[in-house]
Amino acid sequence: MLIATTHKNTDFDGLASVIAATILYPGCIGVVPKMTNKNVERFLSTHKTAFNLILPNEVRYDEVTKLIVVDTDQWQRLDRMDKLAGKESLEIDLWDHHMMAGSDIQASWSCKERIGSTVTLFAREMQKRGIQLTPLDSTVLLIGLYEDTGHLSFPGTTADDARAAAYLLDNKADLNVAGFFLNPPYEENQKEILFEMMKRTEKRTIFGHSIGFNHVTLDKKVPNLATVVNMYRKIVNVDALFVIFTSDDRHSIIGRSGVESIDIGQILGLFGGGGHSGAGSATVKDSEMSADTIFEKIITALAANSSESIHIADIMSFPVISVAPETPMREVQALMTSNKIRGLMVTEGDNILGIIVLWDLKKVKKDIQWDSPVKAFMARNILSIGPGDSPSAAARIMIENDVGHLPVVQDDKMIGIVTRTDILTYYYDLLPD
Ligand SMILES: [Mn+2]
Repeated sequence: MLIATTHKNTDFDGLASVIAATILYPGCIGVVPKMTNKNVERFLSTHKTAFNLILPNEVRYDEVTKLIVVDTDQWQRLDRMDKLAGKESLEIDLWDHHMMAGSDIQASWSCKERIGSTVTLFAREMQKRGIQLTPLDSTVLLIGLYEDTGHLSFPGTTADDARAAAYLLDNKADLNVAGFFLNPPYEENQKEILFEMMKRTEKRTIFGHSIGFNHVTLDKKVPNLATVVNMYRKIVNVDALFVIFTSDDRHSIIGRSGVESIDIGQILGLFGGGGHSGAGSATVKDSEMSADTIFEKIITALAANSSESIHIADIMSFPVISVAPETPMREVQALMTSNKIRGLMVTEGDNILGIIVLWDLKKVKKDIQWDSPVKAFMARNILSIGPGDSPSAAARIMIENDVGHLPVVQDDKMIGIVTRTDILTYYYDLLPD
């Protein structure tokens, strides 16, 4: 017997990858964990019979000769597969896009890649083999791919994900059906939780990133909290977000991140959970840890994480060319031209008085004004940034205030300058692989 299975609390990427395995491996039967996400449950209630799927209690374990594990690489995340964990003759194939610690499934063969979805790995292989999918198969695969990549928009999305989406659309994946399952309507109690969360968001800046924290105690079961968190995240507008839902004796932690340097899967891995860089979850028993302790641990992890990533000090320019406030505009222009720079700081000792940028030179209308001091043309109220802050913090200040230069200040002294060009270069040329 050949079976394929995936993680508990199965999402669409997990389900679709199980279905993909039943297509790719002749004779393979898909085993869907008993606990699935609410929207997967909704899908299965109407579509289950269309696929070759069974529940774990229908598996005849002693007959299983080969196991295909998709969208996870940990035994503890599988539903009732412990009986197979120690089986020596068992052959295991692994398909996964999570690259994290805690992997304990010894596969005979594996396809593991940092990519937007596990579905992508299957779709790529199917396309390579020239397999034609039915519209229904293509649709469920596309739902899995879109869910994990945020419709190809999450930072972890790759060109291969987009090519897989194209292949599925070529095979007549139905976007109306996909939209129906990807955007379920909000239920009344989901809205209540959302309003509850809105009332008490705690925002903190940690190494230049804005991080949102929230703790909600649930007195009844609320379906699909992940969807509520996604909605909440759009409203609170932070770089990353951690929400703890406490019910009965357990805390469920849900995390989301929109920045490369905050890896949710890695952080929630500390709590025995998982996910990928953009999204993840973990469950902790109340007896093991309080919600406050969880937040403290997350903050420590964020700080440790940030200390390894790129800081403003790594990308700033120095020394900074500055001029005195009395410097004539003529000289300012000559300095900009000879140094090929677009901005000069105006300083007096250690004090930053203002900045003059190329654009300001347009304010010089009459010839005689070239003899006027720079202080008459410079911009005042200068915003600055610290050397330990992140490039994304600088980008945010630049966008929100429409400025292109930020002096880098440490202990009241200007030690460098970071420009829009530095930030763009960092984002487009130097992104770590
Ligand atoms: Mn996945």
